[in-house]
Amino acid sequence: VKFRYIRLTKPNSLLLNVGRKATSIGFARSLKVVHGDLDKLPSQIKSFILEKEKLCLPDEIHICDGSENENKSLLTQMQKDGEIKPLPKYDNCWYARTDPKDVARVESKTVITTPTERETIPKPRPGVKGTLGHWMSPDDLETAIGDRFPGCMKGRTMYVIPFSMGPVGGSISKYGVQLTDSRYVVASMRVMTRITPKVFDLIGEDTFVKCLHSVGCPLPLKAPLVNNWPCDPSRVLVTHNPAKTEIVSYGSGYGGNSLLGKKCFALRIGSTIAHREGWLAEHMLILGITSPSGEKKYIAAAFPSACGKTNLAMMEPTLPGWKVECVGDDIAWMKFDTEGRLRAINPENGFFGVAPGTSMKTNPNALKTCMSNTVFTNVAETSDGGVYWEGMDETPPNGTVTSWLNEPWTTESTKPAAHPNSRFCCPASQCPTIDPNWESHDGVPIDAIIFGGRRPKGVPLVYESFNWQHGVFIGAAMRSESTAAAEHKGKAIMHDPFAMRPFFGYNFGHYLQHWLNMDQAGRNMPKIFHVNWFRKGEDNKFMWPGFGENSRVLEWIFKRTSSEGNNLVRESPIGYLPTPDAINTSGLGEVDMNGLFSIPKDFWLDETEAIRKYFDDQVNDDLPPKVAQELSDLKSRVQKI
Ligand code: OXD
Ligand code: MN
Repeated sequence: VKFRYIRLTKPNSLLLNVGRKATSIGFARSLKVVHGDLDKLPSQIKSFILEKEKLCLPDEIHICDGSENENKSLLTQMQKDGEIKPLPKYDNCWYARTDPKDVARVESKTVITTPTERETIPKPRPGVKGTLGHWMSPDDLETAIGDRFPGCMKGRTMYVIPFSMGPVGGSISKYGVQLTDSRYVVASMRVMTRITPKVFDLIGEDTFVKCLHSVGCPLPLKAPLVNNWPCDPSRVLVTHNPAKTEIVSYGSGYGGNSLLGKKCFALRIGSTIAHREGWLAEHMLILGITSPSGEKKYIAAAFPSACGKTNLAMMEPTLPGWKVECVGDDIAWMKFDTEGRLRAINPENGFFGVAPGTSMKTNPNALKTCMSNTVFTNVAETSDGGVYWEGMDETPPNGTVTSWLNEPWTTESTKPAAHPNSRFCCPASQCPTIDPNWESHDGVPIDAIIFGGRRPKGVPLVYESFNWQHGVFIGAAMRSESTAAAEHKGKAIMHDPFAMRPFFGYNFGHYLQHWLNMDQAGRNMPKIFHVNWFRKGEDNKFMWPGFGENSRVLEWIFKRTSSEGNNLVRESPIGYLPTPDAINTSGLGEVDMNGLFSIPKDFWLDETEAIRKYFDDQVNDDLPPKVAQELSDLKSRVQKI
């Protein structure tokens, strides 16, 4: 234990007196660094830690090294304090139950701070409420932080997490340091990112992403915790300051609100860095696909939350001889190399997957990945020390089940066993189909980009854009049935352009222009596709079997990215469709392929109208003219159906 730094105790006066001599106000007290050596850190990182320490007033500081021992000791402490419990049915797996008020990303409390509002969000049409993100002024941000953070870590430990997004030292990787008072966050960040002190050296005096997170429950507590899960749900705020590459998050311990490497860094701040530096930070899975003749390609795919990205990334193809391997299931950072190839990395190190619906049938590889070293949150527990959730098994487990709400659960129960946004958090390296190149320092070459959504009506199984610009329009026009990953209710069809609506770090109109600008002479532009596994027939049943059978669609996409696929398309008003026999349906049984590819005129007239209204209302003056042109071209083609 090192007692070294002098710190002041009057939080409010401190805030006002930043920069004054420590001895000039308040009385001195010592700063306890219980693990790691603050003096060895690059000076800018040390100043960042000291500045936030003065604000949050933790009892002690622990600089994480990401080691096995450190992890074990944190898990043991959490277990002792009733924050998690072991799941003896598996190997080193843990169960956490949150306060039921802290279960999902809180989009309404997620803000971006820029000098002007227009940098963050397009100005909506007068009288319309903007839905493309939330802006907070620099002054309001300062006030909001001042209202929440002074003394927020009293009685707790401030953990300093040096982490890498992407392989340590990789050419596309970026680094961050997260300060947090949550041990659950440290344990989860260790799975989801690469925690290592090497990051301090790699950052040196370069810029890094500064992350501050507090659950907002200083000790002694003012009110008892629910499920021993500290949080301050009524005052949650997740803030991003792109100019300072700084993320500040308060009040929630859960998922994207607290594991700041994921949505906050890799997508929101990441997209602003990518905009500046000329690359793409996207809400996309990355998969490798190998044909029976041994040819391999990589595909990136964007789907809104809870559309089965993880399932697709880990798919077991039903088509004989084909292999799919997983590079990532949620986020892709993609950059054109000097040869003009788009290369992608998965900046993450683990999967934070939605549990319900994951089964040996839908995603055997995810289940196998989370049998060890996994933290489960808000799933149901079984009396034999295992986990359970809706859609896990055909039959409920033996023994008794306790729901995420800590209530006895049976198949007769009216409430779900697991929360719809309950999660497994497991190391990517454990995935049986992890791609051998998943940690490649320069990324994997991308041949195709897929957009998709849950569209019960009208949208064909797959179509291809006429060109890059049309593909950008297709991404901009994406819509999908809503998800459990955020606070929305019901099953409305929501606009979710590029599956990035909750994750844009800057003005969506500027983002579209950035995508258009990617198309440059000498570059090998990936082909762009749109898929919909979720079309329903008159009987309200899914028309396409999905899951491993989606390999039949991937086969067509694969072929289309080389000359052997030249003749496999026919033109339609919305894009290229596969020729009637181009998708292999052998052994599929009864599937209405005509129905799956029909393009109903009324539906598409309504769809173009909905897109027009959305662009006018939400993107307004910031819509790039080329995207507006694509919409009017689509409309005139649809009118001729
Ligand atoms: C996620 C999400 O958790 O998209 O991946 O919400
Ligand atoms: Mn996601």
